[in-house]
Amino acid sequence: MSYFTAINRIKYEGKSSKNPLSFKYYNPEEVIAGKTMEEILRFGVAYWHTFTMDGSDPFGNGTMIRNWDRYSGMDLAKARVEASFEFYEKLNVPYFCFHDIDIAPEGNSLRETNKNLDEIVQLIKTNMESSGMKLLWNTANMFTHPRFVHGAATSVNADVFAYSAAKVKKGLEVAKELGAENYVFWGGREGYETLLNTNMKLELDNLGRFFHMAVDYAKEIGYTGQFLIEPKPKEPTTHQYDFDVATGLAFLHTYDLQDQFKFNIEANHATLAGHTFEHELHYARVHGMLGSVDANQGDPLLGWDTDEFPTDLYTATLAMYEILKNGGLGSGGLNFDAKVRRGSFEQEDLFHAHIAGMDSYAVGLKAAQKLLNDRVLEGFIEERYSSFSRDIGKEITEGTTNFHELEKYALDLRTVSNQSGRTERLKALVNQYILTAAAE
Ligand code: XUL
Ligand code: CO
Repeated sequence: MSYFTAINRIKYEGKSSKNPLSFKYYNPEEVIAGKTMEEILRFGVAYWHTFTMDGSDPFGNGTMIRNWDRYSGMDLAKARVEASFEFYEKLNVPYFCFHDIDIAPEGNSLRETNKNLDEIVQLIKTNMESSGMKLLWNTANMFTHPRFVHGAATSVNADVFAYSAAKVKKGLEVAKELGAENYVFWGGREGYETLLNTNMKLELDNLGRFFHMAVDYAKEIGYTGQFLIEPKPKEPTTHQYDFDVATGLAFLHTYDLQDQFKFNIEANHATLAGHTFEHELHYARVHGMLGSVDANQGDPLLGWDTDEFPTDLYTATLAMYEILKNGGLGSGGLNFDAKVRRGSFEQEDLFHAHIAGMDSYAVGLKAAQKLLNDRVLEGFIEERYSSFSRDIGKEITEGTTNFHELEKYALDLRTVSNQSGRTERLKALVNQYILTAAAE
C-alpha cells in the first residue's frame, strides 16, 4: 500500500528547475572536498513531527490530513512505519530519529508498552534491512505523560525516577537492536517551575546518578553508540537544567561524565537561550563536544520553540562552517527536528518542507566550504591574534611568563596600538560567498 501515491522520488534538477518537488541545490552525489553531500550532511527525518503530529496548538485542534490516520492503535503504528519508509525512500534521506512513544502506543503498564514497542521495532528493523535506512538516534519521551509532571530523572518522586530508568533501559536495548548511531537525552521536564518548592541539589545529583546508570547499562549490553545531551534553556519548564552547551558541559564535568557524552545542538534551542546557533556549535566544537544537530529555526517574533524548517541561508552557512571546522559530525547528522506550519496541512507539504531544509543546508555547505578553502575568516582571525605568536604574546600562550615579567614589560610600553575588527567587512564577505555559492 502506498501513502504518497502522487509523489515520485525527489531528484536533483539544479537551480533553474521549476519543479517544486525537486532539489535545486542538494545533489547527494556532488563531491565537496573529497566527500559527497550525502556523506557530509547526513540528513535525518524526525518521526514525531512528520508522522505523528496533528497540527494542534493551545488554541485549536489538529489540521493535518494524513491518510494513515484512518487506522488506530497498533494498526496506526504499523501504517506509520510503512508510510515513513516510503517517505524516506522518496525524499532520499539516509537517517531517521524517534522517541519510543512516537513509534508504538503506550499500554496500561510499562510491560504492555514494551510489548508494543518490541513488535514495532521488529517491523522497523525489517524495513531498515530492506531499504538500507539507518537510525541516527532514538530517545525516550519522558515529558508527555502526566506521571512526568514534576520531571523524570529529576522528579520529586522516586517511583518516577525508577519508571524513567526502565524506559531508558529499554531505549538502549532498542538502540542496540536497531544499530542507532547515537542515543539522545533531551530533558523534557528536567528543570523547575519555581525554586520555592525545589531541591535543586538533589535533582541535579539524581540526574548525574541517572546518566551514570545509563552509561553502565550501555556498557553491560555492548551498546556503543554516542550519548548526546540536547540542551534547551526553557519550555516546558521555566528553567531547564541543560540550559545551553556551556551549562551542560559544566554539569558533565561536575558529575565526571564528560568523556561519555557529547551534545545534540538544536538551532531553536540556541536562540531561546539567547545565543546564535553558531555560538552553540562553536562552543561545543572548541571543547571537542559537538555530536549532532537538530536542524530547524525559530521565529524571531515569537518567544517559544516554533521548530520551523530551516530556510535561513546565513545561519545554515555559519552552521556548516562550524561542522566542517569540526571535521564533520562523526556519528551525528542533521536531523530535521522541524514541523510544517499548521496551515501547511497537506501531505505534500512534508516534502516541500524537507526539500526547503535540505536545499538550504546544501547552499550553506557550499558557501562554508568556499570560505574555508579561501581561509577568509581563518586568515583574518589568525592575523588578528598574531601578537600571541611572537615575543611577549608567545610567552603568554606558552605559559613561560608571570605577573612580574608582564608588569616589567607593560611599565616600559609607550604605545598600545589596536586594529579594526572589520565586522561589517566580514559580514559583507560572508554575503558574497553565500550569493556566489547559490549562483553556481
Ligand atoms: C524538544 C525537542 C525534542 C528533542 C528530542 O524541544 O527538541 O524533540 O529533540 O526529545
Ligand atoms: Co530537538
